[in-house]
Amino acid sequence: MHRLEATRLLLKHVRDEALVANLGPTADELWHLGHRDRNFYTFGSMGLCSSIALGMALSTEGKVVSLDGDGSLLMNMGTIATIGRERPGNLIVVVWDNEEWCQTGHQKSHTAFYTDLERVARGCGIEKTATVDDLEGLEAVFMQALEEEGPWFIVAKIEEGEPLPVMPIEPEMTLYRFRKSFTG
Ligand SMILES: Cc1ncc(C[n+]2csc(CCOP(=O)(O)OP(=O)(O)O)c2C)c(N)n1
Ligand SMILES: [Mg+2]
Repeated sequence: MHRLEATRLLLKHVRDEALVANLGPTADELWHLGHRDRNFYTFGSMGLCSSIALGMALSTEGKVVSLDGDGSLLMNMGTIATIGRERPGNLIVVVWDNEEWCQTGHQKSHTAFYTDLERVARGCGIEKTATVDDLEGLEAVFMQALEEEGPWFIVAKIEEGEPLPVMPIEPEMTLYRFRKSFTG
């Protein structure tokens, strides 16, 4: 499965949930497929996608979906432990696991070897976890995660597709637009 079609599938089910996107192709694809005020793009902030989503989940009522990347999460694995400790019921982490640092030249990441991020999450006390490698499996678990109390940790094994044009880089506008979508 490619991240583009997987993201399109998730967007079919998303209503007013906050979406936080990892930097690079994850953010570019989300922007092209369905830019909306409640998308928060983490330009440049490698490793912080799920940390930012955790903070949002702890301070809002609705579901918050982190669309993270394997390489970024590997750089800040402590955030998985903090999610396991804080247990926000409204947080869903989806890891787009292409087993590489795609954006910087397709270097193989640790998940191409022995690191199993789902097992890391379980070891951190996150009970609702899954690893999926096709669209059917992803759709089923994502729909369940939107309905059921979390935190959820879903590893989605993906293949890299052709890159889309880079989205406009506007961190200040993203913050302003995102905040305003909650305050009106
Ligand atoms: C602190 C820091 N180190 C390195 C980079 C450069 N960098 C940007 S994206 C990226 C790879 C991210 O890998 P992953 O999260 O797996 O996403 P993918 O590119 O595979 O979609 C790297 C190394 C950065 N932005 N910040
Ligand atoms: Mg990656």
